[in-house]
Amino acid sequence: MRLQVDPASIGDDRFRVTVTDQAGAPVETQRVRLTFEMREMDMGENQLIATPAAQASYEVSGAPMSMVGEWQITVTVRRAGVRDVDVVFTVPVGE
Ligand SMILES: [Cu+2]
Repeated sequence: MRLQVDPASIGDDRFRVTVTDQAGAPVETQRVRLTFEMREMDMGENQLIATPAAQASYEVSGAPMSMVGEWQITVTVRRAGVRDVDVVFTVPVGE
């Protein structure tokens, strides 16, 4: 799983998640959710749901990261018939 954050600033960002299997083939998903938390302090959680954008990739735009610093983004992928998979990313966020 891959996460791209553009431009990784406070304010509007675009998030793209690419979900492929080990061979690089697209994985069929039911839901791709992003959960945002600041690592250094308890600011609560924000969530966004990404929608299909291109083959194997899901996108969503928003402003869930409201402070400069290191954010933890947990991407949760739901597929039919198996447990949800969480992958945690750490993203430095600037102004
Ligand atoms: Cu903070």
